[in-house]
Amino acid sequence: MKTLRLVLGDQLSRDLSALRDLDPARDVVLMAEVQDEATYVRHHKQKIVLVLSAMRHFARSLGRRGVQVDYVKLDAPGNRGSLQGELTRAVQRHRVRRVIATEPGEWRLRQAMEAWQREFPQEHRSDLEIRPDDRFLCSHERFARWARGRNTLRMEHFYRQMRHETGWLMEAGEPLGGRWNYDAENRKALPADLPLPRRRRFRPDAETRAVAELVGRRFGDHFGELDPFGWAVTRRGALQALQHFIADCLPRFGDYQDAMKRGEDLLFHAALSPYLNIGLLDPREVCEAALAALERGDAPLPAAEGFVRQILGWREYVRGIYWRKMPSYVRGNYLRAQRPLPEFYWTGETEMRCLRECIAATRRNAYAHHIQRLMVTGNFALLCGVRPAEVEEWYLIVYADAFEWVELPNTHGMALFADGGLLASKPYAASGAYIDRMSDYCGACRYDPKAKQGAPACPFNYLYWDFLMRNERHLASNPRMALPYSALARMDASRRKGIRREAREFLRALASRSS
Ligand code: FAD
Ligand code: DLZ
Ligand code: SF4
Repeated sequence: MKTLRLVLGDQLSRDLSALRDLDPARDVVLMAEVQDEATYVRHHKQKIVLVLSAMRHFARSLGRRGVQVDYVKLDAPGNRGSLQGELTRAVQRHRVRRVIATEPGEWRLRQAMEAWQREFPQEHRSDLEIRPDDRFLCSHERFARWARGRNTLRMEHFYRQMRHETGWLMEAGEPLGGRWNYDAENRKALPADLPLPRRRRFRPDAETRAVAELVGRRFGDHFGELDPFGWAVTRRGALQALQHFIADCLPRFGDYQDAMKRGEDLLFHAALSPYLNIGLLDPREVCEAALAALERGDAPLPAAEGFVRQILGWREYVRGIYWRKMPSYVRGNYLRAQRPLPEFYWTGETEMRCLRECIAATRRNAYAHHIQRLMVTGNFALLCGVRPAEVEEWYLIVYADAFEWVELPNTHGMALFADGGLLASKPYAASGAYIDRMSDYCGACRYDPKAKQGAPACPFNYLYWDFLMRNERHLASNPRMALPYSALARMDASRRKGIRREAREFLRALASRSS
C-alpha cells in the first residue's frame, strides 16, 4: 500500500524506523519546514539554520538514492505553518491511506501526534503508525525495567548496567582497568601554556547560505548571531567532525573536561551533540570510534571512559528519565525558586566575567560546553533562585543541541535541583572559588573571587551561602551537604546577617534591571 513517511528535523538518519521498510517505487517521504517548530520557543538563529539546512541536505541525499521526497519549504505557497497542517495536506495530495512516523523527541509533539489521525479529513482517513525511535542504546522498555523497584535512579548504576550489556570497556565481566569511573582524573585545571587543537569548522555552502538568509529575514529578532556559522549540515560533515574530535581532542578530553578558558569556546570537547541529536551521527558509532582509538593506543583509558560515559551513560539516562517522568516532571519546583531570569542572560551585559564569557560564546556559537552550562549559567540561576520554567526555556532556545528530552533533565534536574534530587544527589552549587580554580575568568573580572564581603566580593560567594541559608529546610539533611552546612553552622550570626544583606541587595538590583 502506498505509504507516506514523515521525517522530522531531528530525525535525519538513514535507518530511521519510519524509513525502514520503505519501497522507493511506491512510497513518499514527507519533510516540512514549518513556522511552528521554529517559534514554539524562539530558537537561536544558528539552531534553525542547522536544522533546516540539514533537512534540505538529507532530503537531497534520499532523492539521490531514488526515494521520492515531498519537501515543503518554509516559504512555499500554502505552507500551513504546522506539522499537522502539512501532513494533512500531504495525505490529501498523495491520496494515501497509510502514514508512518517515528515518535518525536519532545512530549508536546508526541501528545499532538497521537491526535493527528483523528483530525485527518473524513475523505482521507489514513492510519497513522507511530514507531519507536530506536536510535538510542536503551529503549523505553529497557529503561523502565531497570528503573522498576529502585529507590533511587542514579546515573552511575544505570551506566554500569549499560556497560555490562554492551560489553564496552569490560573484561571478563569486570570494568577494564579495574575501575568503572575515572571522573576524579577528569578535573584538571588547564595549564596556561597548553597548546589547544585548532577546531574544525564547516564553511556554509550555497544551500546553508540560502537558509541563513531566510532565517535572518524571518527570525532576525531571535537570540544569537547568525554569523559565523560553522556547523556541518550533512552526514559526511558530521563524520568529519567525529574524526577530527577522535584524532585531535579525545586524548586530552578526560583531563580537561571541566576546564574553562577565556575566548576558547570548545577546548577538547566533542561539539558533536547537535549532530547526535538531529540524527546525523549515531551514538553507537560515536562510542565505537572512541573505543577504537583506545584499542589503537591513540587515547588513554580515562579519556575514552570519560567520553563513553557521557553518551552511553548520561545521554541515555536523561532520555530515560524524561520519558519516564513526563509530563509531571516539568512542573516540579522543589526549592520554590521564583525570581525572573536576569536580562543579561539574553544580552551578556554583566560585569561578572564568567557569565559574560559563557553567554557571549552561546550567542556566537549556539554552543557552550558542559561546565559552562552547569557551573556558570546554571549555578548562577540556582543560587539566585530563578524560576525553573524560565531557565529551562532559555536553555531550550540558546543551544543548537537543545531538544526537550535532553535539555529538560539537565536543566531541571541537574542544574536547578528542581526535582528534589531525582537526578542529582546534591545541588551543583558552588562559590567563586570553584570557577576561579577551573578557569581564567576571574583574573579579568572586576570582582575578586577571594573576597567574601564588600564591593569587590564575587557575587557567587555571598549568593552561595545565602542559597544554603535560604534552603536549609530542604537541603541540610542531605548527607552530601553535611560539609557546607557544618561550615555554615560555624559562621557567627553577624557574618550570616551580612551575607544575607549583601545577597538581598544584589538580587534586588538584579530584579530591577530585569523588569
Ligand atoms: P562533550 O562534553 O564532548 O560530551 C560528548 C557527548 O556526550 C555530547 O555530545 C553529548 O551527546 C553527551 N553528553 C555529555 N553530557 C551529557 C549530558 N549531561 N546529558 C546528555 N548528553 C550528554 N546536551 C544536549 O545534547 N542538549 C541539551 O539541550 C543540553 N542541555 C543542557 C543543559 C544544562 C543546564 C546542562 C548542565 C547540560 C546540558 N546538556 C545538553 C548536556 C551537555 O552539556 C551537552 O551535551 C554538551 O555540552 C554538548 O557538548 P559536546 O558535544 O562538546 O559534549
Ligand atoms: C527544531 C526544528 C525546527 C527549527 N524546525 C523544524 C521544521 O521546520 N520541521 C521539522 O520537521 N522539524 C523542525 N525542528 C525539529 C522539531 O522541533 C523536533 O522534531 C521536535 O522538537 C521533536 O524533537
Ligand atoms: Fe565570576 Fe566571581 Fe570569577 Fe568574576 S570573580 S569571573 S563573578 S566567579
